[in-house]
Formats: sequence, structure tokens, C-alpha cells
Amino acid sequence: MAVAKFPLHTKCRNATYLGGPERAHVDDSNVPWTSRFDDYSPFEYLAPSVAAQPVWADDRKKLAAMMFNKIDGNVSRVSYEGTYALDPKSGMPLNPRGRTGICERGLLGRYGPNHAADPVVTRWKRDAKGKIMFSADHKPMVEFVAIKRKDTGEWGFPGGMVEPGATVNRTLLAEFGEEAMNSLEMTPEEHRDMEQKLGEFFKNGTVVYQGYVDDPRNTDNAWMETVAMHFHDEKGDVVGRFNLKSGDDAGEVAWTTITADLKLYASHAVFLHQAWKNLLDSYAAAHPKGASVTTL
Ligand code: RP5
Repeated sequence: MAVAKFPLHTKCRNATYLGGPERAHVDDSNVPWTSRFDDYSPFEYLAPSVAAQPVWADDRKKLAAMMFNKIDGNVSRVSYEGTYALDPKSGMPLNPRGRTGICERGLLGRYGPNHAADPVVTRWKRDAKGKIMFSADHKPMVEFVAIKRKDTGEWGFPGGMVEPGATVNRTLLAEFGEEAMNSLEMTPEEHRDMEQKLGEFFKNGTVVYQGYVDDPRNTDNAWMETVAMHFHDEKGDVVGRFNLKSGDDAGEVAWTTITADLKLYASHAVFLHQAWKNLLDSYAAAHPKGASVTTL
């Protein structure tokens, strides 16, 4: 299966850092560290919530001892992007996709990569009689589970951070449960039932992306990376039957029809379109006499 790629980061080069401090302006040509930019003067921003030193955040005083590009205790400081460089002056990791106009960690806890996992859960869109619906250009229509983030109000996947020592698979299941099924408020019996059904479904996924995320929280020294895994509910009778209910960081949850112009949080639209393309390609392969669905 093909995996997604995306070019220059843009969402972490907005005028402000999520409506807060101003980012120094960085032209496209000045994004790469290899491009000389003598006047570059990024604003140093460490959010008070991170400076307060919660368990998920690095302690700046221990920067020199951090094992960058390695597994450091139970924290992975390894990047899917390959070996990243350290700033010779500050000793902090340098964003492998280049300048962002803000230095230090902003809202992110870890220097370097902050690892997340994103479940891309899809089903065919069906009519009241259960038949797959087709778009005007004869493609089978697909829906995915989207949540509305409480922080930015944007729609995206019910993903989350991979806790130290946790696996991507475990994170996918836990985050989907918490954000799309409100598992934090389930009774122990309901929780067990959900884990059992979701656990089966989440066994068969395909990686549609792994690497850097163009997340608005990224800085020059801290950035998001994710593994986005696609799970398709072919008959619509597994997750399709579950009662979606938003919880935790999600304000709303909804089965959402995939379209080419969908706007989503960070680079989620890129991952979604890869999953969509893979799905339509395999549908086309299984229905050689059917509609032409090889291009999006
Ligand atoms: C994005 O941030 C990832 O793709 C993932 O969806 C999300 C994880 O952060 P939280 O939702 O836990 O804030 O970069």
C-alpha cells in the first residue's frame, strides 16, 4: 500500500502561535536550515503549562543529558525523518523540516519528536437500504470518523500522544475509545466490551503515513510525528454499529463523507486522502468492469 508524503510545512508558520505569540516570518525559501538567514530571530516560547513541568514534559535543566536520536529510557527521541541535528548554540534539536519562527517547545512537552498515533477509521457510505452510494463521478462514497478538536475547533482524527513505553496499537485503540466513544465515562463492563470489539477491529490496519506532522504547535526545537493507520469497516457492521460519543479532547464526533476539498487539522487531510486513494484503488481492482476510480 502506498503511503502519503507532503511538502513544505505551512501550518506551523502562521502569523501567530495558535493566537498567542507572534512567529517570526519565514519565507518558503528560508524554511530549510541550509538557507542562509542572518536576520532570523525566532520568538522563544515555552507555554506555562509545559514550564510547570508536568510528567509528560522534559525538564530543560536536563537538556544536556537527553539522548537525542535514541531511545532515552522509555521515551523515544528517534525520528521517523532520520537523524536530526542539534543546534550548536542551545543544544536543542533542530526541526528536520526547517524553520517555524518560534523556538523552545511552545505547547509540546518533548524536545525533538513528540510521537502520536492516528486512527483513520472508514466505512462505505450506504443508503437507507444498506447499498453503497456513489458520487456523481461514479466513485463509491466513503465516510470516516472525525472529531472536532476542543483546542482549535478543527476536525481531524481521534489521535493522541504515544505515552512513554506504550505501543502505537495500544494508543490507537485507547485514543479512539476516549475521543470517539467517550470510554472515560463507561462502566467497567462497557469498557471491556468496547476493548474486545475494537481490539479485534484494530488488529488489521494499514499504515498510510508515518513521519512529521505539520502541526500548528511545532517549533524549531519540538515537533509532532505520527503513525496514521487505516482501518476499514468493509460491511459497516463493526465500528459502523458503535455508538459514537465524543469525549476527552474531542468536542464532537461524526461520520464524515470524504471529499477532495476537506479541510482538516494539521496534515490529517493528506493521510486521509492516502487512505481514500488506497481504498478506491482496491475497490477498482475488485470491480474491473465498474466505474473508473483510480484517480481522486
Ligand atoms: C497531531 O496531534 C497528531 O496527528 C495527532 O492527531 C495529535 C496528537 O495530539 P493531541 O490530540 O493529543 O493534542 O499532530
